[in-house]
Amino acid sequence: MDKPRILVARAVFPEVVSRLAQYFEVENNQADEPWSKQQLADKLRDKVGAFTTGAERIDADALAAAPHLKICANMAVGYNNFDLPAMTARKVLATNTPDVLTETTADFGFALLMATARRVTESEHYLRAGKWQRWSYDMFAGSDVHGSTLGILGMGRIGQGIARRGAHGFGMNVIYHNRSRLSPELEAQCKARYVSKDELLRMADHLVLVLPYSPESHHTIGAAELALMKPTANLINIARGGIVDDAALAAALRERKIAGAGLDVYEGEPKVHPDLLTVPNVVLTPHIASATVPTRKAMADLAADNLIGFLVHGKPLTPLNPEVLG
Ligand code: 8YV
Repeated sequence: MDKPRILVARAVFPEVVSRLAQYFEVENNQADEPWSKQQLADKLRDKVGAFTTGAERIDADALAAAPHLKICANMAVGYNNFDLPAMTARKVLATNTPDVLTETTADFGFALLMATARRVTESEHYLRAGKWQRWSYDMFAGSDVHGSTLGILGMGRIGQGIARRGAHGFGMNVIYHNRSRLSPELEAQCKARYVSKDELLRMADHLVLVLPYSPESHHTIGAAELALMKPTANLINIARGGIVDDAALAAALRERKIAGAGLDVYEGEPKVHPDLLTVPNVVLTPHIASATVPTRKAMADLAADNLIGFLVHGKPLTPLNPEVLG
């Protein structure tokens, strides 16, 4: 019997491709060529399953070109690259990779917070440029992390991981805002206090964004919100580009309306707003919050297990729209 045909849209660990090849006829992209929307649609035409990353948009157009498609397994916890209602209407299962990246991503959120607060990259650039001639009392003096107020916007699993690190590791006063409040047990574990969004903006010394992107969360942080923050505060975005108005943020950084920012995600990435590239008080990383070898491997394995689980055994591990399972 012919094996089901699947597409692995991006380069991924060869052993994961080999494992998939035991069950499927795999068309892969180990050369990691950038495909246009049309090329992706053409490649999906004869496939029943697809292994995707956050960079592949699966919308009504892509679905219309893929009459046999039954599942798209995203190697990401975020799934704003999926038009989930369109997929559900077409009875295409969507899966993501929750849990396996929580602690790694929370580690990185904290790394970016600390690098921003203590001006790590700005001072490194100074040193590498040969500008360091002698010590001075205020050279790259930043803000304290220990004992400060940590604000978290979006208190899912990763937000909770950051809260635990802040409260238990650094003695921070943790406040958060979320669509729904945590249970008293989880609030106690995270030592986190629920506040309104305005209070969060006004009180945080370090504000970390960890909320999912959707049309509703577009530009959650713009000029008006930045104006509410303390001039000494830092903003950290490890969530998604588009949650922050990057032009407004660059202006706020330049005018020192806030002290600094640490960004791992950007509007329209991999493009970065040119103004962000010229302000000194921002730490910029290329969407690497989940990038450790074991975590990326666990994410790829979970996406593969979703394809095998669903197409071979009828049981996906982490479905996003289980209603299509009937
Ligand atoms: C991925 C992410 O690296 O999981 C997510 O939502 O943002 C990252 O971990 C990226 O989306 C690639 O798929």
